[in-house]
Amino acid sequence: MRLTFILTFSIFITLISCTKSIYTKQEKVSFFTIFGYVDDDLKEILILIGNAWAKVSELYFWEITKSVYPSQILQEKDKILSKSHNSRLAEYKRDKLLTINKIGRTAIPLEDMIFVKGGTFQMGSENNTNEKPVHTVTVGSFFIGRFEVTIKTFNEFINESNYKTDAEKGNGSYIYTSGSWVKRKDINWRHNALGELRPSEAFDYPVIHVSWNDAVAYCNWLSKRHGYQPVYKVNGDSVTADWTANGYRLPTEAEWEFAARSRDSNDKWAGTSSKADISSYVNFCDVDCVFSWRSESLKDGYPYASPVGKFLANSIGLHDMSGNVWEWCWDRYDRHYYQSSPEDNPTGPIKGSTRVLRGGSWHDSPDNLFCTMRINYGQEVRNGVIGFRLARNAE
Ligand SMILES: [Ca+2]
Ligand SMILES: [Ca+2]
Repeated sequence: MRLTFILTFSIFITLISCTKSIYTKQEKVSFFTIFGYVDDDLKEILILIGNAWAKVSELYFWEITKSVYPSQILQEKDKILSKSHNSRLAEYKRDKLLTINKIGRTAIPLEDMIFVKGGTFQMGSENNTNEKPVHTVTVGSFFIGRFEVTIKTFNEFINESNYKTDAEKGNGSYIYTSGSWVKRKDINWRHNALGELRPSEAFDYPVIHVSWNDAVAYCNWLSKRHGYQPVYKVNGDSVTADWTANGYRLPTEAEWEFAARSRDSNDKWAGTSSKADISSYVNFCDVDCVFSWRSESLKDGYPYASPVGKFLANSIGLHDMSGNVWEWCWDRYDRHYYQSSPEDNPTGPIKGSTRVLRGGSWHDSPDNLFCTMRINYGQEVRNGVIGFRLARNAE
């Protein structure tokens, strides 16, 4: 009898250990990593099987041990088992939506999107012709990335999709070398602005050398990865947006400006209007910057790009909206668009050969980093100062 019990005990300890390694949140990482990429639906099924098997084996083991434990211990153990199972089930339900983000293969954790409650603000400024007139705009609620998209997540996109960026399909991108910007064929998203390969330890820098087309492709890939509806339909150079889809997309420039200004503040730079404070909020062309328009006294700690999130967030939690790298927006560009822009959720002109970029970069002086500044480039353009940030409809 004793030998039978010991053998049974050993077998069930082994089985429980195995099933728990499938079931528990931390161990799922190594389990799925063994098999590489697993379809999300299959992943859910495997988790449910692991969950059920853990419960069955645990209870069966408990029925056997009941025969050898005193009754007082049994009552305590019953309570613990019940509590343990219920708390794990609650944890599973709570984390279900985040599971795919915690297995180390998914590009952006859902918690890295900030909810921006919609509202009305005065868009534009009197500073530059293309920022006039200041006009009333209302945007609906949306999510926007807390950070610029990083090399880490872009690397996952490339590895899983085998997508070729415009730089890789064409003749590379621009780097700053020997005192000027030079286009080099072998430069792409893997490099910094000087043309050096970013090692994996530096994957928390914003991705650069990416075109608007590349950013759109990334959005659709990530939507699919997270089980959302793709926003963009791509047909060669023609891209249309389904504004009702729940997937990832680029912000409209109205959303971008609303978010940069912490909804309806009049902050000149995202987070502050004080030039004395911008070294804490903005990566700009500071005293260590190599260009002639560098600041004579302000030092922000980074002569080139910085890893994302190294500067203070604005008051709604967004980092690097002003500075670090320019950010692609969805909208086509028209310098007169503000004269005829609709008030509700403007999405830019119907026609136009270029796309809007916002926020400025490490390469610019503070006066070119205002929240209202607008520039534009063709959707295939890429260089050492342009990146992007994600947005998504709020459901
Ligand atoms: Ca700087
Ligand atoms: Ca930026």
